[in-house]
Amino acid sequence: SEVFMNPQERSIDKASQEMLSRMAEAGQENVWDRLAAQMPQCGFGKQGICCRICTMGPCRISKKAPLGVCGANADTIVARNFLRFVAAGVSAHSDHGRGVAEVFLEAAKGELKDYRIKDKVKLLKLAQEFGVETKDRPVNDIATDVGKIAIGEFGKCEGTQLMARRAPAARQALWKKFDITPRAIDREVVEALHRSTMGVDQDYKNLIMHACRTALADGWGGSMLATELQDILFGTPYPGKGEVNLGVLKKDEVNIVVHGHEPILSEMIVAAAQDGELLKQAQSVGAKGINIAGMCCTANELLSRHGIPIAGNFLSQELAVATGAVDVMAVDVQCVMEGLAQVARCYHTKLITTVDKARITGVEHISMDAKNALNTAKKIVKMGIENYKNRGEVYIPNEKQTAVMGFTHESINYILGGRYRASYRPLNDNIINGRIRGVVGIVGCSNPKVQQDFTHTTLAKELIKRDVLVLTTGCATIACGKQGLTNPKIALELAGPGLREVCEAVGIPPVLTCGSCVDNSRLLVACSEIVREGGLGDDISQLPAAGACLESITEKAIAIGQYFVASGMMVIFSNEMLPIHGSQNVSDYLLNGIEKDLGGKWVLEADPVKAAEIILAHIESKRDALGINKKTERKLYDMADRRALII
Ligand code: BF8
Ligand code: SF4
Repeated sequence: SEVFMNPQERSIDKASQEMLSRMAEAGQENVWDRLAAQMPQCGFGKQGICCRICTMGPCRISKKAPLGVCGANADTIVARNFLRFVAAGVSAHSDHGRGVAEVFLEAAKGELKDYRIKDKVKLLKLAQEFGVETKDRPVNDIATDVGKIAIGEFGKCEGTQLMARRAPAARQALWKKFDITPRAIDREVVEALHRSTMGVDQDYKNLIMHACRTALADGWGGSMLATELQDILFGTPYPGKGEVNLGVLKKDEVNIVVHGHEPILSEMIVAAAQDGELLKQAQSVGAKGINIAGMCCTANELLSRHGIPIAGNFLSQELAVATGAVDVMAVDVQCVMEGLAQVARCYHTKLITTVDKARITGVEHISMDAKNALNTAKKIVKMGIENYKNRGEVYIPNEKQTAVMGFTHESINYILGGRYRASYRPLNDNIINGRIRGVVGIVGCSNPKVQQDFTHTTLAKELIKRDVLVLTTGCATIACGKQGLTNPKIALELAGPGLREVCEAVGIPPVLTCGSCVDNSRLLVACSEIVREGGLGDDISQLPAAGACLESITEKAIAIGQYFVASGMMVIFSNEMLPIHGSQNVSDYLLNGIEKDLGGKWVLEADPVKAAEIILAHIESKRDALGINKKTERKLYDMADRRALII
């Protein structure tokens, strides 16, 4: 792949371009420079055919040596590596979910003074789903039972994931047929590691089937638990206005950037920043106030729940520090670049790690203990206040965009149908009548191998132009936010006539931001509900829908892709970023064969315009198969039928 050297090639985001120029002038390195230094990258790794899981190796598959020392062929090695990618991604999301579940249970028991149950309606719903008695019981007792069951989902000895029952019946039957209904999350990950060690599972299809099961334990387990419990604990997001990009940093206020994934920390920092005493302190050092901004998925969590501004996505983390305006950057887990420590040393920014399982050598660590959360958060904010006076030159790009964020399965339901008849009916009807052609999730990261924000936003524009409703999560959400695609005023102008009409009628933008990466579980729930609503087949695989991530980076992204595929969706990734090319058989199966078995498949395409074409063709073929593209058949859904369906 090419290496981008100048700022305009590296990013389409003007704020990033400015900061990249400034860093280059100052001779400071960032993620793009480190990528350039790594070139050329290992061709074996790219194709997934290097194996280093035992010390008879490392082995690399080539014409000269088509088998590893143990005899493993390219199919086994590629499938094994793929499974390990998935397992690691599942671990990340799910360990995040476990962290939330633990705080949830302690909060339910009344052991934490700083956290309490916020969304009681959602708690009761989940309790019923988990079979917890709710009648005449105190909220905390119900929550305690829910919390215990939730924690059980990670390591229970028997049974399968409770929330996998949210999937359409046809989907569950398919999982059963292939024996991939996910059991305890930890168990699937452990089995994945076991099966992929030397001399165990050496059948590529069998390995991929376990990758399905492991990934499903994330989508319908770990991630879904994280989302559900966070909503109950911190409030279910509801669409609201916010601002996105480095321009949200303030020259005359103490800037605290929270970066990472778990709202356990960031929620408390938001609360601490409202403390009157700290505000006074900030003023006493000459600052007008305390400004909290988010980075990466934590940003999505905070904007969608509290309207806290977003400073940037993954590739912007070092650039934010380079503004010289960040007084503290507090990080928790995942997607925190070690390179930050290097950049922070060039500026006054205090980088602080907060989670004991995620420290960086040489970086100050303040352990975030749930029992003392607010005080710890206050301590961190105070460090920002004290550091304000140490600022050197400050340069904040004058770039920010208004964004409407915080859509959820619940809020879409409500907006579409209203409080008393909340339902997906209007969405289904508009898909059936063709005003909306289909629904696509654009998710995931921003990878320095592609121009920052380019593919997500180009794909989103191409799709909404053709009347496809777009749902986003993760860093893709922030990319769309920065480029105005989540600003209804701008985005509606770019939408096709059918989609625009529907969006204007119900008051939603054509690009719906649905939160962080664990919130991809919201998309699974939404898909299941659309199926349940009726008229679009009886399984997710029949929906005119797809998922896309052309800038993926992490193992988490591959886990997400795989659980969408195993849930019946077509998923498009960039060819560079799915290391399976070294095995014809594995590629054939993941890109084709798996569709016959599970209804979903992977598609590889790096170009967002071509990807849009592929997605459109897929959507139309699904519509044809449903029979909703023929005018005459539309009569099937007259008012009487619809009413019958609603009841
Ligand atoms: O979990 S989108 S770069 S921040 S991995 Fe990381 Fe990718 Fe961003 Fe969120 Ni998700
Ligand atoms: Fe080589 Fe086999 Fe060991 Fe892998 S498991 S490193 S292919 S000997």
